[in-house]
Amino acid sequence: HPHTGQLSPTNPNTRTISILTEMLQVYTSLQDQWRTRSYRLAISTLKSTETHITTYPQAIALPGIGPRLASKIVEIVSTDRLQRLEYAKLDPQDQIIKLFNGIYGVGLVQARKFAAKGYKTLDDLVESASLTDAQKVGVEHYDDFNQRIPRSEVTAHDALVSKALKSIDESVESHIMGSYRRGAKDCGDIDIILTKPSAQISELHETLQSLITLLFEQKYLTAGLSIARHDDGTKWHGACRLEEGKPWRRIDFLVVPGEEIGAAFLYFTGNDVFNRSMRLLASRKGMRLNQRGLWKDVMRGNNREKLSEGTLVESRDEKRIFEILGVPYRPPEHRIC
Ligand code: DCP
Ligand code: MG
Ligand code: MN
Repeated sequence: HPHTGQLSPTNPNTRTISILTEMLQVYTSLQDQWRTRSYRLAISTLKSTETHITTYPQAIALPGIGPRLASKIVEIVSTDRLQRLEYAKLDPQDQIIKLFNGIYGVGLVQARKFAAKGYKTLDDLVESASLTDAQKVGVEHYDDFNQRIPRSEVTAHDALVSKALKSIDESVESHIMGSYRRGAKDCGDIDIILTKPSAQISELHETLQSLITLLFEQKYLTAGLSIARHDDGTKWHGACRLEEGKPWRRIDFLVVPGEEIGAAFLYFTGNDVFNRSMRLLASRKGMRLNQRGLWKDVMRGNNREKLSEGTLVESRDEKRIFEILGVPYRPPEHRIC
């Protein structure tokens, strides 16, 4: 059958082939002749392949499959879907909203407003919309920021930031959080906690400030995007790149006092859906979980509004928080809901 293009019922790549075929229909209707040809070729190759293609090296080794199609195949196998296809299935107005919502600093509400005003492209926004400085950076580096970061690159960022930090203060630790701590093979951004077991939060604020200054001097940081400062911690959002010419990446720093490290690790490891489920669990037990700790006896008013933080139950020990909530500990790799 290699040359008939027939799909045998036992072909292990049936799912991949069916999604690529839908994508082929999209490109055919867009009259994209170049992609139409390469999708046809790839589909025909897969139809005559008897092994299940699941990895990038396997895919790229097949005749007629280049880097782009190879990563599409890996995306289908590992997520059971293809984002590009789902995007193509949206109606045109939703496609525009999705495009705008992909800008750093533009939420769904703002994206809908831009679309309602008749803006259709990123260029339309640059020319006519009023954007914050951070949103402007978001538009300029739209493709970079929407690209996943290979795990190995995040490891390199970790090394670079740790080295800079050590040159400022040996005793402050940095830890990579977010999807990286969950073991992801690629990450949307770089999430870093700065902490020190016995430091006052004000001391850590100063360390963060010095670190940011140094990293800008080293031309590692390329833009500051937002700062949220509380007495209990600081969140700094920015952009960085490993070297000149490499893609810009989003980077987030969170400063955490030593006594809150367990709760902060839990929060910043995520994922966000898992966090929501843990908070719900806490509230069912009459407690409250946030990035600073697990609390009890939170006083609430008639409309459930919070009147006091309550009493701290646990904040230093991540595992204890699971225990107190009565759920088995889940290692970071399993914290996906
Ligand atoms: N977080 C949360 N709720 C949010 C945003 C973040 O609970 N609305 C927590 C859980 C996330 C963590 O912060 O895991 C880091 O946020 P990111 O947006 O960086 O998300 P991830 O690192 O999990 O994924 P990605 O690889 O896309 O960055
Ligand atoms: Mg992240
Ligand atoms: Mn982040």
